[in-house]
Amino acid sequence: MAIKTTQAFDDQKPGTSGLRKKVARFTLPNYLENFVQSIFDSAPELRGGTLIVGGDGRYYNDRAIQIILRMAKANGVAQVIAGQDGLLSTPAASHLIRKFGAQGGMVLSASHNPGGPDGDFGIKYNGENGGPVPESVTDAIYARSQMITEYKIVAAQPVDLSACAELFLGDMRISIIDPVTDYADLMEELFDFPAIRTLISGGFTIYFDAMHAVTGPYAKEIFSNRLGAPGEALINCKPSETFGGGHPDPGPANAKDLFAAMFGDNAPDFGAASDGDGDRNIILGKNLFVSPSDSVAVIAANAHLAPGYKGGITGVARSMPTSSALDRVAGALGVPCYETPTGWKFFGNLLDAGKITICGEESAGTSSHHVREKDGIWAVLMWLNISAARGQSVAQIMQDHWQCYGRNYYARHDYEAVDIDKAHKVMGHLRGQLDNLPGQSFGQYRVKFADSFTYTDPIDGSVSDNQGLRVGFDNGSRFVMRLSGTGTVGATLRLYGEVLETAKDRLDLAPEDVLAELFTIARKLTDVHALTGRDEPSLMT
Ligand code: G16
Repeated sequence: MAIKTTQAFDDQKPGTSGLRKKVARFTLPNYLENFVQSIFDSAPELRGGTLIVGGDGRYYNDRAIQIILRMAKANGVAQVIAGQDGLLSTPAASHLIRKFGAQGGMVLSASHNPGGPDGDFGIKYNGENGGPVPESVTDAIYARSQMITEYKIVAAQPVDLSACAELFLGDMRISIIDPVTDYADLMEELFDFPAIRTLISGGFTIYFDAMHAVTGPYAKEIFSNRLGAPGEALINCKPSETFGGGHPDPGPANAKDLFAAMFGDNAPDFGAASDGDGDRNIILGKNLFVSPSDSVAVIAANAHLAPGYKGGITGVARSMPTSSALDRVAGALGVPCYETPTGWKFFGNLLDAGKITICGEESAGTSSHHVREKDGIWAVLMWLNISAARGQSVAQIMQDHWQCYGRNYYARHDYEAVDIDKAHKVMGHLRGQLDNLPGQSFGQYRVKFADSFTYTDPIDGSVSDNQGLRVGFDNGSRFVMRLSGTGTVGATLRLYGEVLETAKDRLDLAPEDVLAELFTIARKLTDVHALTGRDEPSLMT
């Protein structure tokens, strides 16, 4: 075993979901090694334990895994379970940690960020519950990375990950497993596969875009082999290290083929896509995009129709900027709804304590207590199960939902790659007004509350402050401004708006029309355009 000397890098603070940087940064000598050693130093349970390793197959995935294997051996790990070809979707990695009682998992992904030599790379560490470790651990990893002077690694030839096998690196066992089977079996336990198979064989057409990312092999096994979807129902299913030159973010800007099909003539009945590492999802019907905030609300309202949830749900949670459509369902079901900061790690304690069954985020993440990550394929299967059980199209399900609970019109405007100082000025400008806003009126909007969101974890009492600025109005509408924690260039400001509408004849309006006045007020109060020098958001979803 060799001990290599190194020097700290000052930018290894994990963001919303692990450490994400440009590939050029991650591949600097010792950059990955420093961060991985900081994980080993902060997670002593890995010594003598089992570690799950895999990633979304992006550029540098293959070399990074080899480095991690050699460092795992040098740091005393007893067994590594790795996905064949180094692939594991994020939810599958979470499942494997739980299934095999592993002490932790390293997932190599920068999620929906682009890949390739000029793209992004990332690594996140999940703990023994299968979920992203809490802030106390990411803070410890960062602190360690700032004082690191050496890392441990063994010299070895590259391990052949191309076939399922049991190998050894010295006395460390390396189990290379099929990345799909365990996960697909779990899905079959949770959902009514015979009913979904009957739905599909009866002519209900589905269209799934894997975006050349990790979900391709999962989609083929689950949707084609186990559920009988025809080959043409699945597109872009071969993982590629550049995501086919695309950007594995399943929105209209990037999942172009899918959106063209779903909004074209003879659209399929059901469309869906997932992202780079398979934890995000989007759902579409014919000529209809389901807002992720609505999706988690529909799932919570209908989960009992799936076998794995037939006993009902104990509670739900959403990230703060996610619309309150979920709160309305929880109210009707008589279960608690928790509001957490952005970041899947904040759901972990609630799930572990059995306080919630379903949780989701506006950023296209939805999941349940079956794993401790958001889960793209799971969400698609849940929607298919609901469609099969209700005998309804996506549009009919949404109409029924809005008639019952009202509609939270919702949109997010992103200002990407903004100069960091300017972004902080925008936040400071709004923060400075918060105390004086309550009671003020802007057109039909009267401010009810304005605050900086602080979360106190109900299980361990840990406090997370500065989680975004909220301005709520008497009519149930709200806007939120926060800084993203996942970008790799400058700062990304996110402005989120929602307007609650309960009048039965106002549930079918164009969201941009309903939200226009609210966003005008939000832009005025934040002064985002003048302070950033931008005329418009770079992305609207
Ligand atoms: C990550 C987190 C999510 C978060 C999303 C966006 O998702 O796991 O909880 O909602 O980033 O975060 P931000 O608004 O800070 O950019 P993913 O899919 O990128 O890992």
